[in-house]
Amino acid sequence: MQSQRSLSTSSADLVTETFFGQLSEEKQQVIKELFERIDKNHNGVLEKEELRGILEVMIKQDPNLIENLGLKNNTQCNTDEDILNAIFDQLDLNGDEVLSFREFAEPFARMLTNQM
Ligand SMILES: [Ca+2]
Ligand SMILES: [Ca+2]
Repeated sequence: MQSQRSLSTSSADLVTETFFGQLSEEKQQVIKELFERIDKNHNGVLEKEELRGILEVMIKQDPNLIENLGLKNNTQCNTDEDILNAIFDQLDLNGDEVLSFREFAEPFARMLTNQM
């Protein structure tokens, strides 16, 4: 594993055929601010440890979080840790163990879209 990509949060390259691209600027801003708040060490990507806190809160508020994020609940998610891992693994599309802004934004945009 030596694929250290250059860290980039460039949300400008998000294509418009995404859920994120279809959101109003206001809602896009909400997701950007959420990302920046979670990115505690400000390296432009979200590590699993950074996501842990927010996901635990979200899971408590929304028992169907996995489904609402458009993800499959395909594991025996008995503990918050299982759920965290299940969510993270599915969000981390390129498997580099961190979430880029794009990987993070799209499922949250989909969730916001579905709630409208
Ligand atoms: Ca980070
Ligand atoms: Ca990733």
